[in-house]
Amino acid sequence: MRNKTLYIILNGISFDRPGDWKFLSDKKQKRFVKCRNPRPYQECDDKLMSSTSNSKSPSFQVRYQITCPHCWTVFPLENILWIAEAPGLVGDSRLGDSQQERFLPINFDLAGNAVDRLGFSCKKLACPYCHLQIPRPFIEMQSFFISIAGAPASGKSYFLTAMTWNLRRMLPDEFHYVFTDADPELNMRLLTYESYQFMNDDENATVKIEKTEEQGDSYNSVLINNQNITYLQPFLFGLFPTSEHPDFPKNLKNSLAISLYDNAGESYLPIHGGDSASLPVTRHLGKSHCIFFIFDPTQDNRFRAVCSNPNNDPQLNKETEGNFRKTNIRQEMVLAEVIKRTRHYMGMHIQEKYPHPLIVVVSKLDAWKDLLPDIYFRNPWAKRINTGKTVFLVDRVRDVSDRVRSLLKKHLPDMVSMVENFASNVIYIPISATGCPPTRDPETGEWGFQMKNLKPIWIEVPFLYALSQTSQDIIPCVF
Ligand SMILES: Nc1nc2c(ncn2[C@@H]2O[C@H](COP(=O)(O)OP(=O)(O)OP(=O)(O)O)[C@@H](O)[C@H]2O)c(=O)[nH]1
Ligand SMILES: [Mg+2]
Ligand SMILES: [Zn+2]
Repeated sequence: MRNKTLYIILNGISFDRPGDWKFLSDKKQKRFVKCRNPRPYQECDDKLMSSTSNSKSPSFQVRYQITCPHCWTVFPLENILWIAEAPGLVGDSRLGDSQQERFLPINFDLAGNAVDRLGFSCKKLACPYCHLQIPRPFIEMQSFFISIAGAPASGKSYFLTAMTWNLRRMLPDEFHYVFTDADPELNMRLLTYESYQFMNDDENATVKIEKTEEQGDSYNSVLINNQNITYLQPFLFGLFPTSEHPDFPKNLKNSLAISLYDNAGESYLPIHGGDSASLPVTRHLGKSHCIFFIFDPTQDNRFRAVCSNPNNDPQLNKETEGNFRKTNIRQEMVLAEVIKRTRHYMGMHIQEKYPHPLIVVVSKLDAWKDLLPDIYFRNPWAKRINTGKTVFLVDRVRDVSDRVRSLLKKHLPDMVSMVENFASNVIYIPISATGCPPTRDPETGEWGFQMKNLKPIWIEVPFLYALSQTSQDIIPCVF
């Protein structure tokens, strides 16, 4: 283990526990050095280095070990690379000629930022293994990864877009938490989808989200040992208390750096070979703290047979269904593949249960809501009269989950037993990303959704439930 000095941007913070980093400041530079008898890094996983408390400003924490949200390499903070700012320092050994150079710094400016070879102060950090950019929340906060898995056209991207759009607005109001882009540049694709769906100038315009491709902008190509490895670009967020939260500014312990993975459904198909050593695009399954498996009833013949199609959804209509993508492979097979890969990547033995929540997100609820008569999808959260604090009503979600489970058990018993064999913390949450069926644009003939009709149903609930299972300090619950 190298006993190397760590230089990093953190003004005036001192650490004085044995084995922690100590912050030194002199005229020339500000830097961290490690105190004597350091603890081995393995033992430090998930622990935080924190600043001495100061009630006026938020305390600062950095992590001993970081997990890269791109390649999932776990590395000590001291190995983190910086990204050169100088326009002349273009070209990186792993990312190619068009990317800025990555480097391990030796010089720093007075603010604690690394200075590159041409004297420019730098701000961005990168993984020492894949060299891809790691936003600042991932070195300060505990990370929380969520895999969004499911068959092609099951509704993953519509779900993700409506969910992040709604979380940005409801979390500050209801739970005094900010849900924000860890780096807007890295989330640009999702931000574009959100604006397109929910901030379109013309509310009558027909809008749609394109299919997620298996290659292109959503992926990063990295050269490692002369091999081209393609990683999926995750969507990265920070979740931390607002100034109205009682925890602010005392500590940021209850903050999370969130990574959301949205693949092309083809990457999960059992016969497709969508994941390999050079295309490790679904290996987040082995690192995630929660899996959302998106199940689309409109693509299942047994469901279609019992659904009366009250909204005349063209995806359920014999004449129009041909206009919509769907998979020829049964969704239970996709689920079996997701389970197989998760076991493999996590190194679970055959009888071991998945240790995290498995959330079966049953999508396109607007199209099959008639199968759940007399359920009113009221928000499963409420303000407590005595404290004024919002609490998550877990039982309201579990009651709905029980109803959906019975429905699935009746029509797809194999799927329910597969899910429950794999994980013990399972919940079935119905959602609609749109609240309405697709319509055809009279001018272009294209299918999509009119912005004015978009009314997502229970779109935040899977995420709130996942968080409530992780930390009730963030999402307080009542049962
Ligand atoms: N009725 C209804 N249709 C939906 C809803 N969400 C998505 N759809 C339809 O389902 C289609 C597929 O949705 P996507 O979100 O692109 O599916 P995906 O799982 O991301 O698909 P891939 O990117 O191919 O893996 C869309 O084109 C919509 O027409 C919903 O909430 N209600
Ligand atoms: Mg998609
Ligand atoms: Zn990496």
